[in-house]
Amino acid sequence: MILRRFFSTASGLGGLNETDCVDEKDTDILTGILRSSSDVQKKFDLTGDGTITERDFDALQDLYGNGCS
Ligand SMILES: [Ca+2]
Repeated sequence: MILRRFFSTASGLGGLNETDCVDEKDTDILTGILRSSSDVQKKFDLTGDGTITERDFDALQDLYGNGCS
C-alpha cells in the first residue's frame, strides 16, 4: 500500500520528513508538494490517484500521532 511507503514506522520512514512521527510538519510538507509539478505530486501521492488533493490531506490526518512520543 502506498501509505506504508511513507508512513511505516517499522521501516523508519514515518512521516514525509522521516521523523517517525506524523504531525502538522508533514501537512506543511504536503502543502508544498501540492504546489509542485505533477511528477513530484505522483511521487508523494498518498491515495494512489496520481495527484495531491483534499483526500491526501485527510489520509495524512488519519495518521497523525503515529509513532509520536
Ligand atoms: Ca492523491
